[in-house]
Amino acid sequence: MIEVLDSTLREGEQTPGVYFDAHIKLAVARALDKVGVQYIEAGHPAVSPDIRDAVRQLAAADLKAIVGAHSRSLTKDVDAALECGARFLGIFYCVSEERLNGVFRTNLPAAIAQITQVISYAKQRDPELIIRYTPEDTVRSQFGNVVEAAAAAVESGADIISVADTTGYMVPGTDHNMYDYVRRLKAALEDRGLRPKIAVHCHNDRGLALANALDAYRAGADIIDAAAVGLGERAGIVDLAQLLVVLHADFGEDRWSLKELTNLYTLVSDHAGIPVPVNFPVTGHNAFTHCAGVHTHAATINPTHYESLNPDLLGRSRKFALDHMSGIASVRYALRQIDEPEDLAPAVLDAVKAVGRKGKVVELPELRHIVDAAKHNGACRQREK
Ligand code: HCA
Ligand code: CU
Repeated sequence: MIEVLDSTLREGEQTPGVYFDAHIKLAVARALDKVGVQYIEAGHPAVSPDIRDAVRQLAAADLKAIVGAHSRSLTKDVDAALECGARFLGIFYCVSEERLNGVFRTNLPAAIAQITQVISYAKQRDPELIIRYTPEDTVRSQFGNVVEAAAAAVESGADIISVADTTGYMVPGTDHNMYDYVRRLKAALEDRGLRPKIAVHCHNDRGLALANALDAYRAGADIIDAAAVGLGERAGIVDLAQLLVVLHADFGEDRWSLKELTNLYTLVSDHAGIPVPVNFPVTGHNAFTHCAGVHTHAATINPTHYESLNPDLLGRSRKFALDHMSGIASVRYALRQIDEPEDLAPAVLDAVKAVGRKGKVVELPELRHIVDAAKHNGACRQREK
């Protein structure tokens, strides 16, 4: 059964300008727990004392989710994570030749020695600790290096190997696709008698993070990383709500409380200072709003004419926007919502279209004023007769 790791508080806080206070981190973690994600990556304790304190606070918060910390392949990072009470540790170390030679000034055997030493150390300090090893930029690294490092990591105690598409490079249907990659890596490890869980961490540089994560899922990945509002470095990573909704609606995975997502998104977006785009799938303001007359007419008869996802899934409601595109069906629907007679619809529609031509949507409070004016003008005309 697929598991989801939320990294809003680690990867998400790497979004430029985003900082969550400790009390907000706790609130986000509680909201994530209500959604029901299996892992919460709470932060990288070695980065700063306040991140360390926040990870410690979350690890002690009695959540159902497994709370974890991020760590370089250094014993001091492992110590910092364990002192926070993390039950899960994500260790990353890139093993591409370019990074080994150009940045770390080392070679593969030395890097593997360091990775395995740190993993053995962590496992020996806490045998219950769940350890993930990520060869950062996995998919652009030499495949042989990834297999060598991953196999050595598993042999020294890693439970999970994460395939990181650190730069959002993978594209379904090309020679660099996640489906084949995950299959190939699983097979190479199995050839060595190794069956770690496989995680996948997809960045959204090409707008394909979710598609790649689903490719990994179909190829047998066990864990998918995501973040609320798709936060993260550059274009961010897989959007949590979109992932959970697709896994639920299209792959029959039914482990999460999708109705809790709205709450989580409001919290995260308010405190990240990043509004959810109105046209964002699933959680955007317009995600379940119909506009053009042809659409609203058909959708009032049967919403599935223009919906492939039911807003009830998320505890949201279907809306019909009133603007210059509106038709009589939307106005009638809105009048029923505010308990006003439907025979006002033609006059109200003219006024709605006039407002809409200014690039505005008529919300229900303004509609009440329009109705009031229509009644008033109607009464005046009666008196003039
Ligand atoms: C980072 C890079 C990372 C790591 C993922 C992981 C990536 O910010 O350190 O440790 O599993 O995209 O490769 O987020
Ligand atoms: Cu990342």
